[in-house]
Amino acid sequence: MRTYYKNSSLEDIAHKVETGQRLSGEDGLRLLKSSHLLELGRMADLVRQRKHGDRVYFILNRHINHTNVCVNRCKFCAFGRDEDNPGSYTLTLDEIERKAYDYRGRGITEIHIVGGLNEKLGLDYYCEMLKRVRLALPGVIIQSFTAVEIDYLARINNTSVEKVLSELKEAGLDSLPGGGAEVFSPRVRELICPKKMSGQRWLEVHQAAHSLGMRTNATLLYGHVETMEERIDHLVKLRNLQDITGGFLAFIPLAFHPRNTQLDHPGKSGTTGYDDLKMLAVSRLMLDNFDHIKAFWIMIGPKIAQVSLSFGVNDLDGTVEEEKIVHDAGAETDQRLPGEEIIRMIKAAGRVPAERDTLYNIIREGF
Ligand code: V47
Repeated sequence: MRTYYKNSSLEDIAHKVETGQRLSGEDGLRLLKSSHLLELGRMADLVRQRKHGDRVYFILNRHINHTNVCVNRCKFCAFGRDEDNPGSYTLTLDEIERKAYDYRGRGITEIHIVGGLNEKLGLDYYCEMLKRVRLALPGVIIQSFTAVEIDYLARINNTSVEKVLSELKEAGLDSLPGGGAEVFSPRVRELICPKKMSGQRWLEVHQAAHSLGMRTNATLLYGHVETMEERIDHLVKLRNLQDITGGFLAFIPLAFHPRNTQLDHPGKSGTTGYDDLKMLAVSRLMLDNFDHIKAFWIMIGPKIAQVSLSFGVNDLDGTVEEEKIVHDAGAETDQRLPGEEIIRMIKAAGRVPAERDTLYNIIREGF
């Protein structure tokens, strides 16, 4: 395979990629610090092509954010509110059930419910929510509640994470999404989310979910105060856990949106297209034991998400419909993308769209 930059400092890494060797943290750092975007893309695309050929997955899903009341009040988050703040809300079980019934018969296969840490909501609210959603949407996979919510429920109910997960599973929970990981570095957490549980704890919750047979996702929130070293360390920690459990389905890098957050200040803007493509490509290259790298178009925009299909990405998430967390932080993307539009984007990139379910079973292909 031809290297575009014969004399680029990345030749030894390209050789490792071409011969299927695992990259070290140091390799990852050099990639992330490099500005040879096309070379990075070429390497990531090679790995993607080996794993998935021309297939690009998408899913018909819906997001519900059941409450924005949150005791953590992370500095990067524009969504969380104190309970007595104007604009705070908590959906009743009836309201959530109504939303679920509204989605019935519209072809969705996954429901993604996440929210703040609201001390008024006990485990019974979550179990009842799952039971009602399960009844309203039979056959739809419920991928809900971040590891942070699971850990909080365990703490306020004075029980273990395993017990909480088992009860939620019994009530209908299938899988955990990847939110709440932020950056595992204690230095970064102290600066951007001092009240949030540790990165180590996030990993432990996912390990517990994997041991109960639940598949989960992983994320990284990038583009704020973290260093490149801290991003790579995060990826290596995920790769190490995946070596042990094999329970992660997909990795989704999340581009930080500063507006309306405590990290917003004059001159602070969001990530650039270059940052986003590099982060996706390096994720594909470092996470050799993750099957899927997903672009969340809500955060990086549909156009960069489409281009990312040549930078290691094999999954475009999703139809979504209603998104509050990043839109409160100034995202200018729409709230929904029709399935036909996702199919058009994938085909225009010369790939074959495949509608999937949460576990990457193919529902429909060859549109
Ligand atoms: O946990 C919060 C992040 C996450 C901001 O698993 C922000 O398939 C950018 O995890 N700017 C929630 N990001 C979203 C999430 C997710 C999304 C899509 C798919 C999946 C999946 C998971 O959003 C939070 C936090 O890390 N976030 N505030 C912000 N201002």
